[in-house]
Amino acid sequence: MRKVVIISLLLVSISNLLAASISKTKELILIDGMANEKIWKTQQWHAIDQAIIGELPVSSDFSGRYKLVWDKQFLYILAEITDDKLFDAHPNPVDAYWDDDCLEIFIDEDASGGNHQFNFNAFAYHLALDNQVVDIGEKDSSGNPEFLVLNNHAKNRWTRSQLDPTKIIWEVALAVYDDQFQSPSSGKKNEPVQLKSGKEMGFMMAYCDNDGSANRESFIGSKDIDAVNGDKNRGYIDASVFGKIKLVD
Ligand SMILES: [Ca+2]
Ligand SMILES: [Ca+2]
Ligand SMILES: [Ca+2]
Ligand SMILES: [Ca+2]
Repeated sequence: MRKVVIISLLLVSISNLLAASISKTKELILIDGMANEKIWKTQQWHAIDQAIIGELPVSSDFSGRYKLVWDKQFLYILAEITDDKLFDAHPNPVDAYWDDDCLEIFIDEDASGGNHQFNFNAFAYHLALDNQVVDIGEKDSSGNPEFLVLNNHAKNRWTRSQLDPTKIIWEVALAVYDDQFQSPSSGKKNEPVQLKSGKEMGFMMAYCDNDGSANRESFIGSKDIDAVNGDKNRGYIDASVFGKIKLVD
C-alpha cells in the first residue's frame, strides 16, 4: 500500500515538472464563445480542480476544464465552466475584480518563474463576465499599484451552453507579451511575441467563484500549489508555481 502511495506521489511530481504539449491550429478560431471549430473536438481537456482559496466546491457550484491550441499570433483557450450563479457586482473593471466571477489566465512567456506581482515578468489576467481584462502593473511613486485594463491582450467571449444553462463556454485569443512589456501609461507601443513550435511557457488557469457574497467564495486552479504559511494563493505573486506548456506542431 505504501509503495502504491509513493509511486503515485512520484508520478504526480513528474507530471508537475513535464510540460503539457499544445497543438498548433491551421483552422481559424472564431472567438464567438462557441466550440464549433473542428480542432476543439480533437484536443484533450485539462481540469480546473485544485482548491486555492476555500474548499473545493461541489460540481454544481463550480466545475471547470479547458483546452489550448496555438498559432503564430495567439494562444487560444476554450474553457467550459459550470457555475450556478453568475455574479458581477463591481461595474468598474479595476474595482475588487477578484471578488466577481472571473476566469484567470496566468502566463509566463519565457517560463522564467519568479516574482511578478508588481512587474511584467509574467501576467495574471482576470477576465470578467463583461469580458474586460485586468492585471496589476507596477507601483507608482507613492507605492500604490497600477491596475491595468488590458482588453487587447485577451479577446474573449462566452455563451451559455444550449444543453445545460449552468454551463458557459468561454473562448479566448491570448496575445503573449514578454517581460519587456511596459505600462500603456509609459507611452511605449508594446508588441506581442510571435509563437513558434518548441516554445515553452509557464501557464495556469483558475476561476474565482462568487455567488453573491461580499468576497469570493472559492478560488479554484488547474495546478496544485505548495502553500506558503498555509496560503496557496501564490499565482498572482510567483510565476514559479505555474505549470508548463510546450508548443508543438
Ligand atoms: Ca469558436
Ligand atoms: Ca457557483
Ligand atoms: Ca518571465
Ligand atoms: Ca458564481
